[in-house]
This record gives sequence, C-alpha cells and structure tokens, in this order.
Amino acid sequence: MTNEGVVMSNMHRSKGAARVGRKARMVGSAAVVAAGATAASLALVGPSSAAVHAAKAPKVAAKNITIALVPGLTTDPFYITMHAGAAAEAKKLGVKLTWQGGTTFSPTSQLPVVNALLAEHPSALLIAPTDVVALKAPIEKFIKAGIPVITVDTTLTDTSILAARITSNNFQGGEQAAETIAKLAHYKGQVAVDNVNPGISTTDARQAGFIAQIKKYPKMSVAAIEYNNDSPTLAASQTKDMVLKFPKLVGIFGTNIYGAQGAGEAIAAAGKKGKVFVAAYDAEPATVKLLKQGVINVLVIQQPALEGADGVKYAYDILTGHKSAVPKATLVQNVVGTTANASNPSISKYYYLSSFSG
Ligand code: T6T
Repeated sequence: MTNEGVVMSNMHRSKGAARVGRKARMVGSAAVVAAGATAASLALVGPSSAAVHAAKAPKVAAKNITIALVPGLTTDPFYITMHAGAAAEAKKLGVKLTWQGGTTFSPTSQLPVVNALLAEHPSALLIAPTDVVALKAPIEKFIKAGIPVITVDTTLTDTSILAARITSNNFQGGEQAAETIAKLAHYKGQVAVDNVNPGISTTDARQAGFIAQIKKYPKMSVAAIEYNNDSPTLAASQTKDMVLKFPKLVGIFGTNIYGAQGAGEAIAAAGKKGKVFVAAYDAEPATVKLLKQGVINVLVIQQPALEGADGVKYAYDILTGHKSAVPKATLVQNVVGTTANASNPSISKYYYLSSFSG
C-alpha cells in the first residue's frame, strides 16, 4: 500500500498499546478501506522501523527531538490512555514527549494551549483538534514554522496540510452500534443519538455510520439527535426526556464516554434496562460498569494507546528523514465489548486508564 493510502493499524508496538481482539472487525466504510486489501496487508503500517533506519542515518539526534501531544482535553480517560501509549513509544525511541491541553473539549479551551505551544517550537505536534475547522489556522502556523503536524483521534476537514492522521474506524463503530441495537430490538422501533457537538470528525462519523445502518432497516427510524457538549449530566437529562417523548424508543447511541455515561445512567434510573437498548463508545470504569450490568449492551472500544504510539513513531520517522515510511492516513480497528464478554481478558485488556503520571 502506498503512503498516500489509508492503512489499518492493528499492531502492538508499544507496551501500553492494545492489540486488536478476536471480535474486532476489519470492515470499514468504503471510503476509507482500500478495496480488495487483505487482512494481512491492512495490518502493515509501512516498512519495518529497522529496515527504514538501516537505510538512512537520522538527520536529528533523538535526544534533540521534542514531540508535543495536545489532546482533546486532559481529563478524559481516552486521551490519558493515548498519553500512556505515546510516552511508552517516546521512551523507546529516546525522544522527549510533552503533554498539555484544555480542560474541556472545545476550541475555546484548546486554542490558548495551542497558541502558547507555538512559541516553544516543538520538533513535531500531535494534536486531537476539537473542531474540524476552528483549529485549521492555528495548526497552519506550526506548519509554516516548519513543525510537522499529525492529528491523532480527531482531525480537520482539510487534511491536505497534515503530515499524517491517525484515527479509529469511527463510521464502522457507528454501524456496529446500530446493528447491535437493531438485532436486540428485532429490527423495529425508534432510536436516538446522544452526541457531543457537531464539527468533531470522530463523533460526526460515528453518527453518520449509525444513521446509515439504521436506514437499512425499513421498520426503524431515528427519532432524535441531541448534543450534550461532553456533559454526562446533560446527556442523562436528554435521555430521560427522549424516553418520555418517544414511547417507541428501543435504543440510544451515546457516541463517546460522556454520552455513554449519561445515556446509560438515565436508562437505568428510568427502569428501562433491557427495554431501551444502549450502544455506546469508550471503555472507562463507569461505562464498563454499565456494560457489565447489562445497561449498556454494546461498547465500541478504541485503541488510544496505539494511536498515541503510532503518532510518536511517525513524528520520529519524519524528523529523522524517513517520511516515506509514514502513511498519510491510519485507521485503527475497534474492539467490540458486550455484556457477555466484558470480563474476558481478551476484551478487558483494552479498557482505558483513568490516570497516568507520565
Ligand atoms: O471517544 C473519544 C474520542 O475518540 C472522541 O474524539 C472524543 O471523545 C472521546 O475522547 C471520549 O470521551
């Protein structure tokens, strides 16, 4: 596969990075998965590091490299786990990693951090942009200053300016969520989405995948889409209202940790467990608890540690004169957690960290 194409990353290259489980699907949206690619070829992320580095001496010594990682927000277990994966890879390569970000998932919170970081002139920037458009101009300033930028998790609408981008198969995760609810509800009834905010590449794609899949079932429809601004409290009150407003509601999709927590907790509080099925994203203690209780029926689990490790490795390759080894787009596979498999070590090994001291 060329470095311009999308590759699927399922390799466990750093200690903190999770390997894809047996239940993970290699299927992605037609737009992102190369037609006819085999499972083996999808697992390759460019030439092996050893082969690449034997061919050319590094342009910059590892000890002089500083890679800055800016998450969507610093307190989210998804990004905390990404930090751990990135730190493990940085240690392996002998480069410095910095970690700084906003405290809420919003450009308002992220922009001051990004702008201040430019003055520090890191060697490379890894960033999860909190908006597909608002972060473009600040990111361009790094590129103009000769700092390569790789997006991790979320990305921009205009990806042409990026050195690389790494994300999960978000569209497929949305499809998986819809398919699970549909099956449990015998392919009839109304469903709803509790999403974060419009303009976030990951959660927009999850919602699109969910809606596309529900449209395949003639007796099902999407009754409502709510935006919770990353607040579990708001997600819970929205879910409570939707349960009252739509008596035919059979399922709800919480598109990230906070929507998952709020939707799950509201369904349990309304006594609707097993009546309104919950599909959700991200495995941290509260969502895993709801999964084990059977309140959340399916949890799409990502591999943030692997995304962080890949990001550091790609930045290192670019900075040491091995840009050709870096794929422009990497799609990381999801793992599917269910109430039945939630305690199985082959699934629980993907659960996110709640803290990382770095
Ligand atoms: O779901 C993840 C991440 O992929 C998304 O872009 C934002 O929300 C999370 O960080 C979970 O809270």
